[in-house]
Amino acid sequence: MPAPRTVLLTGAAGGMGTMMRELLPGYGYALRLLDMDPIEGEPDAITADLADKDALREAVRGVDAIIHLAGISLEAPFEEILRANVEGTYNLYEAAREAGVGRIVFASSSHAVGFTPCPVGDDPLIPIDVPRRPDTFYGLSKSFGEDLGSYYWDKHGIETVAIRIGSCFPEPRSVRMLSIWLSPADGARLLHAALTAEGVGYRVVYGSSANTRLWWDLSSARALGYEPQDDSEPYAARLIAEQGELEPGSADYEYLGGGFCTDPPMWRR
Ligand code: 15L
Repeated sequence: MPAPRTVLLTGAAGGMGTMMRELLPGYGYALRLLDMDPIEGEPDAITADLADKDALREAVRGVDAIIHLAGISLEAPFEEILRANVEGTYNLYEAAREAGVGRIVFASSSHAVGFTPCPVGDDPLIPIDVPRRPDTFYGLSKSFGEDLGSYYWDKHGIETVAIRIGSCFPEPRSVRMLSIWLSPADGARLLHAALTAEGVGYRVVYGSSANTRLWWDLSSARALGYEPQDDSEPYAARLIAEQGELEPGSADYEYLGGGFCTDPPMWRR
């Protein structure tokens, strides 16, 4: 596959989308932006909902690849998740299939495997092939999106790299995030690797920086050519002084998904 140049970025107005639309052009991409909300200063951005199949058909026409970040990014009522994340992702894949787009990079999440126990002491890092253990309807929708990518690869030959993104923010915001933080610069590096690695077929990888307190095994991401440059450790002393160490028995200590695992989840719309 020739290196993709024109790339559709869905969710371009969101937190990660905003950072990636600033960073990815530095890798030579011409981005086509899509979001349900208008994007200030981006008059060419497509304002469309993922339920709008005609708009999606138009949006994917002529692109080499898609980065799919759009959707609800926290826990929400099932009907809302179903519409935005499940049906919306299906609509996008169908539009891609009709248009012959060869590769989709799907923003999956740690929450597809959120009930996986966090490693402690000498426990090995969490491998990529752990069973899915979604922690929310949101996590379930990411699990669905991973399977959708697998299905479209096997049946229609559309490649997918599903990235189980940790926490992508300018800085880690909690002690838990020290273990799964994805710096914006590493986020762009990982997306670039996912867009350009040869012959990926269908792959699932974890998405984080090279954090000292890492919980998961980054080797599947590194196999794409991703070389993380950042580490959350410089933020550790301040965050621990402010919030304390993770306490055994707390959701953040016990489970990869942290506060998404409680009932009700701490992180919801
Ligand atoms: C996610 O999947 C969310 O999209 C993001 O907003 C963060 O909350 C992140 O997980 C996390 O677990 O910190």
